Amino acid sequence: GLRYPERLNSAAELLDGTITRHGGGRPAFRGADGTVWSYAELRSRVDRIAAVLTGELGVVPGNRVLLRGPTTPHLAACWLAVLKAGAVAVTVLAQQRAGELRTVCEIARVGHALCDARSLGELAAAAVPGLRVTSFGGGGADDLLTLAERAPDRPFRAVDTAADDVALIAFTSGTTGRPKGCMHFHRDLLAVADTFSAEVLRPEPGDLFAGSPPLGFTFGLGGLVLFPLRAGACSLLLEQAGPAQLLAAIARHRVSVLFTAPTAYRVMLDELDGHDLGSLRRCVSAGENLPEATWRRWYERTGLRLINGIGATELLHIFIASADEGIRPGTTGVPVPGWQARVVDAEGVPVPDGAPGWLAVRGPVGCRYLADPRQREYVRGGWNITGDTYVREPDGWFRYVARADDMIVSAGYNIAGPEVEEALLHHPDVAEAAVVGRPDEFRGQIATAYVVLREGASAGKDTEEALAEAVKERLAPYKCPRAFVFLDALPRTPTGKLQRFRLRGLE
Ligand code: 3SK
Repeated sequence: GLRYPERLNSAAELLDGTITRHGGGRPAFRGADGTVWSYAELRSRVDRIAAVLTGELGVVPGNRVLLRGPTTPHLAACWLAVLKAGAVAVTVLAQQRAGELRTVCEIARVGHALCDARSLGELAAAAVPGLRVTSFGGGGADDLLTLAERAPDRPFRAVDTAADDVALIAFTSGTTGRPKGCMHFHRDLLAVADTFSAEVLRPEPGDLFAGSPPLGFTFGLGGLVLFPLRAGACSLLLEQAGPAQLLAAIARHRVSVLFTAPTAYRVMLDELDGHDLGSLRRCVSAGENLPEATWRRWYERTGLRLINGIGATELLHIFIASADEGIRPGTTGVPVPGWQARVVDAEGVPVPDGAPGWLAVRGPVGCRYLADPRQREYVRGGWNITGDTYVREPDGWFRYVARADDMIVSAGYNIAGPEVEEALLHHPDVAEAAVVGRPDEFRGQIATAYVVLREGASAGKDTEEALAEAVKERLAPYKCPRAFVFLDALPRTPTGKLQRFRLRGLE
């Protein structure tokens, strides 16, 4: 099992610990503008920011500090400084609006905010009572970076936190309902690096990481900060990280480890021509289920096996995954070493292999909602119930079925939307697909397919029939959508998750 000392400051471990192991001269962060910071330079910047936080700004251990801005080396340095100063980082997404920011500040009792100067507008509009906002990157005497430059360049002694002191409050993007703040300890931040990253991803100090998820989404925090720093590798932090920018950045910077979601892999597949992906070694897909069709197309075009994984903000990062030759396309994989998973019924009793049920997980990180009664629904009998329906195959592989509330019940049949989506994605005209239940007088619900067509394909009865045929070729006919709707894009959360509830609300 994992063992950490009782006193542990994760930011110190990620900086000073890594420098002790690998030296300070290697590159730690790169920016899109060509900036390169070595580990020694990153540490010096972090230490000076931490000195300003605990000096002029009056931050004391345990204070909650909001971090907001596009993905840049400066944002990541602020995040590390907050932790080194013994305070608690509260991360949000750049897209979050004033009302959402106010709610987050209220729930987490945030007293300070460090905000990229370009992202101040919404935070100012949030008008959070008592919040002290310090901006960075905009210049001027009060700018955090100016204050940090003026601070003496001497080591900052990391605050002596306990391994189980809270280091991070990460909010679930929450497709519905009030957001939930998930508290994570210093040791949790290392544990995800020492399980999924060390055991499945297996990065090397020469790797360059890049990806699309922002640092306000724990998928991005892990993939772009925790994992590279723990391994002594380098991270390319991109403000603009859509599929086109990722493709250009991979070739330009020689990215070797990529983190993004299935949708982005699909878009990249359509735009691969003329891009050199020869530097890529590891490609991680999470955030949503990875359809087998996407896995296969990526493999055929790049020769790379996508590392599929399921993670959760509640559990910080990925807990079921698979890599290399062992991958079974179409499944999520097996529990990451250090984690356990099983499939249970509504009472928490394991169901037989092959039968669908609730995914239950436990491991070195657990769900701890901040002051939220929904904790009792998520953690039952010591297991975290993620809200996904899964099947465990007899030899221990976990196959995704649906989010538990994404099952469509039509004329007494259970239809898993993602399974039908997978079948639709095999059709060459389909770029994106979402299948949800629409109320129906006779059948209770009917499966309705919302489809984004590839360029050149046209919506119409013929296409509907061709898509229906494509589904019936792969699945029992009762699973075939009874209605098709063609859209330009599917509704998604800022972290890229499909918002099925919005499709259910469409007529
Ligand atoms: O929410 C997710 O899907 C996720 C995936 C990987 C790592 C972390 C998270 C939150």
